Amino acid sequence: MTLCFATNNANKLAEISAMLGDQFELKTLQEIGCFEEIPETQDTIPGNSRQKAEHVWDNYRVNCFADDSGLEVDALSGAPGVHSAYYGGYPRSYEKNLNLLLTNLAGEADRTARFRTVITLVIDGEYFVFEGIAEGKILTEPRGDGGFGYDPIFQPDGYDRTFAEMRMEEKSAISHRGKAFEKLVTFLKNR
Ligand code: ITT
Repeated sequence: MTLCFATNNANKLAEISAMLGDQFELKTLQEIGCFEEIPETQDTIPGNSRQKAEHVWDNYRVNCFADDSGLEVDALSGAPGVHSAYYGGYPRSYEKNLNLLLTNLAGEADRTARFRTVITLVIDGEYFVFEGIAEGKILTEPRGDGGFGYDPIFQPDGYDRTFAEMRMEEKSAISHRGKAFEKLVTFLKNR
């Protein structure tokens, strides 16, 4: 089965490609001729996930899935959440996002947080939703060179390393995106 992954994030694409079995052929947005920026104007993670998948289906009639993800920090009432990509302002930068988060959490004892991914899948115009959550805490300083985004300051529960200190396969086995994608693959296999 051929599916387009509606993302412009090369890190997400690499993670999902590495998890894919032989039974799926992944196409990028460029490969289906989609070069415009896909709007993400909803105020929830599920809303943006749906908007991205819908854009591809409505304009290209290609079966696809889209991932919208965010980091929810309890002491910040769930921020940056749906605003994770642009938390530090425009133009977006992983470094600015991460530094602002550390500043806003300075002196805060409650460091609990979670990554949430919502994947929307469209098959022949039918929509399906899969969610994955990774619980953990925000460290006071970045550690590790792997991953992307907030990975250097996120330590998942049960581990003494950040996502950025894990190999990609290791992160994917326990991550929000890995869990959501696993559900999508199980769903497709059972269809
Ligand atoms: P697409 O919309 O093109 O898929 P994006 O980077 O804009 O890519 P999101 O809208 O889902 O993705 O933004 C989520 C942001 O949350 C992302 O830019 C990162 O800063 C952060 N993020 C998402 N997944 C992450 C992960 O696995 N590890 C660390 N940070 C992550």
